Amino acid sequence: MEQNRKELEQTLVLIKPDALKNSLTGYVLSLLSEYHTHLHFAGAKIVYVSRMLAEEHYAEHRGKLFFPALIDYIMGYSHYPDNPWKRRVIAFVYQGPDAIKKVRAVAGPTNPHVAREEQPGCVRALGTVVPIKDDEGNVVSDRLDNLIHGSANPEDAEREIKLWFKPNDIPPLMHIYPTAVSEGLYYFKDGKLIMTNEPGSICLVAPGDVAWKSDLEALRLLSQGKPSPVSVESVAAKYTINEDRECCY
Ligand code: 3AN
Repeated sequence: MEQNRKELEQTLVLIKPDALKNSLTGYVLSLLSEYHTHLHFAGAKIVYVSRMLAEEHYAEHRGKLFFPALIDYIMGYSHYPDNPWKRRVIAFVYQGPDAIKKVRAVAGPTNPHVAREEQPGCVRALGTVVPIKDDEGNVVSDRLDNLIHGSANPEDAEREIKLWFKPNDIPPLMHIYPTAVSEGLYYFKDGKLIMTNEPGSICLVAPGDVAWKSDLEALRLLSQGKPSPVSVESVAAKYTINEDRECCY
């Protein structure tokens, strides 16, 4: 069973806007190929990163000085200020033994300066550090343009994969987290979960849809006004990925 779990380990990989701008996608995918890492693709999608998705993905950094710059970066504003249609990331789920550790090794240290010093040749050694200035022009923090994201540990991997991917974005035999068929009908409008269709609402999950079991449990709790370990934003962010509606930008 332990062996089995290791075989099935999954991790989320994001090719970030700076990697896309520098045409590094092919290079990064080569380094992560099955030939080099023994990992397999379990999911892949091109994503317009909404503010809700960005803020949920980086929730642990909320409140830090570099947070607004980090959100602008992952949303593509920093690298494509004048070309909104180019603002996107490519998200992958990789699966295989030690998937998390292997991707982190290819990526390297978080800070590109440290990456160049300590692990020349890793992906993040090709990144940049951009100073963040306050209104007076003083450097108050840094934006780390480090090209690639890889989940840090199994708990983060589960949270992140469920944030970016629906079960049916991943082949059924590669599902490692429980799924269930929804019995409820859930809509989202103005940042709130609602149970009936209103003008401007978005249907998140309908009866008969297959969803992550943890999302359905969260929606059930939230619809009853109870606290949930999973926020409505983190469920809604996924179900509104690439929705062609202004409220999802
Ligand atoms: P990693 O991406 O290596 O797992 P995390 O999860 O600590 O690192 O941070 C997520 C992202 O937040 C990083 N990729 C980086 O862009 C940004 N970040 C983290 N720590 C800092 C920091 N001290 N200063 C600026 N940006 C940071």
